[in-house]
Amino acid sequence: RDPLTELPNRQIFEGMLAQAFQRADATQAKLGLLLINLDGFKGINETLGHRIGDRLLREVAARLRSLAQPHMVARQGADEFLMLIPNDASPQVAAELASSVLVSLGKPCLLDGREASVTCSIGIALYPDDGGASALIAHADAAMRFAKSSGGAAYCFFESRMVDGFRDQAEVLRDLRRALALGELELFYQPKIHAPTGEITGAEALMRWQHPRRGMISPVEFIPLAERFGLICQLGNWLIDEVCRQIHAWRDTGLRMRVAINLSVHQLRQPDLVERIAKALHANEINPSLLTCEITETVAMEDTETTIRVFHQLAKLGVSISIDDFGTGHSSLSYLRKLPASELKIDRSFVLDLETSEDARKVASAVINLAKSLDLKVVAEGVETEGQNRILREFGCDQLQGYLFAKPMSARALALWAMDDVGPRTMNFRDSLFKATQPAEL
Ligand code: G
Ligand code: G
Ligand code: MN
Repeated sequence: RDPLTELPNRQIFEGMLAQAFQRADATQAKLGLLLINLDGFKGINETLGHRIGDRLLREVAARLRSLAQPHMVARQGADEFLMLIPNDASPQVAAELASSVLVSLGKPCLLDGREASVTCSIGIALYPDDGGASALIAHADAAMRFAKSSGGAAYCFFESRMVDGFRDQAEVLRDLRRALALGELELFYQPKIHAPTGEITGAEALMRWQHPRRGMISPVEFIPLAERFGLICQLGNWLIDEVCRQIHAWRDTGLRMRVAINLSVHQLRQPDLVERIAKALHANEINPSLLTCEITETVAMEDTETTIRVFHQLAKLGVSISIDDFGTGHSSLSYLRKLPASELKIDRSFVLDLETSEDARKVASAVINLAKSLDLKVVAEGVETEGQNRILREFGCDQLQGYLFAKPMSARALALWAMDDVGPRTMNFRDSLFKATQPAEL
């Protein structure tokens, strides 16, 4: 027994649980398991002292004992308790018990002359539906963590997605490798608009993955996964080759498109990144000035030595550098001044709030002025409304990007649009995009 609370300890409880499983199997009954973890108990120990903490645990144990059937509650460790519903457990019965635990522990108790009350997080798993003997406690634990991470003072039923996150990821990762090998990835291109004239000046390449069973998977999901599992450089290399191939293919149809690609922090650490870009440009006879590399502000400011080196190599090669999602990170202005960047992109979150928030207008206007004083072009991304469009133009923003003008589209759609002027909106492409092009002078 646990000496502090005099409840059965986990070992005894597991013995009882094994017997309960046997009985349940014989009678086809269902069991319910509640795993109860106090919220913020560490804080109580730290602020009121361990002696008070111990008294609280004894009080909690007594209250749980009064709710549970005899011998069906145990202390699993620290501030964590287990409670068993030994027969005829249903989700309703379990939910009712969990509710009464929340209510009971929520009632204030007198500790050393002070009133304290605790909340707890409860995970519920049912036998046999939510797992066999070996998994039930672990599954109740996963459900408890879910309740805790959604703020605590709540109960939560086990669901398989709470533990198959990893299996899921492993599967997505395996599919991503295959997608790369089979060419299931595609690039979409979102036009950038010159604000004063409304002409298209270039496009940003964005990855798209049409998964055979899961449908479209957003890069917001698979890029972080690729980064974590070392696949991002392969993806990035594919993208560099594909963009260069596409620029060349467009040029064959008479369109001289400028394209921006997004580089991840892992690619910046890739020792042969610049060499690869140079090779791809050369192989496709592309003038490096047609390519822009977008790097998020957070990344650009984080790993300063590496980024500075790579930025200078890229600049030397003749490609442009753009600082993406600007305004969300912590920029050092003196450092920003030293970077060989030529463009800032105001983060979408500021554009979103332009019409409703004075603060967002102040940030946007300040970023535009900052960019101008540093001799950088400034692009606003995520422009969706005429109101945002008007404000940005008034502020003197150079370029605009967003659903208001065009969503990301396939390379083919962009080419058709450029040739025939049949877009969702009539839009002109800059003359320079059609000029006869010279092979790159590399
Ligand atoms: O289309 P959108 O949902 O496409 O893209 C979501 C995010 O994924 C954006 O922040 C974008 O920068 C990022 N992203 C899209 N394509 C690429 C890519 O090729 N490389 C990297 N590193 N990020 C990308
Ligand atoms: O982080 P980055 O700037 O690379 O990402 C560009 C992302 O913004 C892409 O996911 C693209 O699909 C998305 N996007 C582009 N225009 C708009 C827009 O007008 N509204 C919204 N909500 N997203 C946009
Ligand atoms: Mn971008």
